[in-house]
Amino acid sequence: MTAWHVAVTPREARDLTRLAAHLTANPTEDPESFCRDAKRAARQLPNRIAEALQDYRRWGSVSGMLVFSGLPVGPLPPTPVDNTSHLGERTLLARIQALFNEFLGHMLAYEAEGAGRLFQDMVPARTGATSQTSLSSSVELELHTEQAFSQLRPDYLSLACLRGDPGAQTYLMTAADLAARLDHAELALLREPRWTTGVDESFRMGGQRFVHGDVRGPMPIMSGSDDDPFIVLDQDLMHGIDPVAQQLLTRVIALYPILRHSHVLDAGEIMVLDNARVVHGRSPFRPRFDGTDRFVVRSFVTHDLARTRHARRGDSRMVAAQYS
Ligand SMILES: O=C(O)CCC(=O)C(=O)O
Ligand SMILES: [Fe+2]
Repeated sequence: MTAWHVAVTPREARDLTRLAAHLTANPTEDPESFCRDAKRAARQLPNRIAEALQDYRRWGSVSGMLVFSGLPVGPLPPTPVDNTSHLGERTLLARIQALFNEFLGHMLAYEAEGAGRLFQDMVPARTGATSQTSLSSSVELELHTEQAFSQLRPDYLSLACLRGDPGAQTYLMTAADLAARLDHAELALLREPRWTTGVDESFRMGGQRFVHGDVRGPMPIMSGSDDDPFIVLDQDLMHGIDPVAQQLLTRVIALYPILRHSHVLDAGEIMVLDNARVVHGRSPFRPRFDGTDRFVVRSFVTHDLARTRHARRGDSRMVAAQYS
């Protein structure tokens, strides 16, 4: 397994800045050209960075995360009050994030997440403070797989931190750590399709119906090989189909505070999360709403663009909400 932390050297940072300058297309108006430029430039990533990404893709990491620190952020506007101004995509750090993303796979957007943009501003918003969304702050963002309900969920999430908050801890639990704490009977049960998952209400845009219905499953929580298992979990949206399954889900959620790793994202860091090997959440924190709050740019990566082809229009990178 890979080391989870890569401290980028000043020389590597300069190389990344130079590569990022090749990304001249607008990611919102011409996502295909933007991603193509990023894919081309990503072939020249500094060796140590390319190898860390490659190893993480192959094996995951002990903590479940891969963090690059010491990256240049570039000129930065004040933190916006919500996620509708799409300022993060204009930053140098977002372009560096695109290089990493296109090295790992292919960038993908979702109509129901951040207006279908490749990059989403994640900032604390007054109105969403207590919600279970990325705009929250005063409540813990509960344990989840990103889009646990969807077969078209991203394979990776990337979080690029433009401004940090010392109180905001990103939490992760790996499937491997969880498996090591459970007995044979529990593990066997986790591999059975015994849980259903509701769809995040925010994905129902314009009140349309979902092609795959409102409740998904039953599905297993764990799959894959014993020594490198995969996990799908959502503390808020998932339910056991019988009391035994519900009890096991409760036990898994109770283990999370014991097993979780945490990291406070700092400015100039990019965290990559393997959405199949880890589940994640975030601690509460206290924003000031004065333009200096935490500001993270999120983006999604898929191994296989063809898997979502039917759910995207034309050449677009955006999965339509009805396929959520
Ligand atoms: O804010 C964070 O650190 C993680 C939030 C989250 O769950 C996400 O970006 O999907
Ligand atoms: Fe998330």
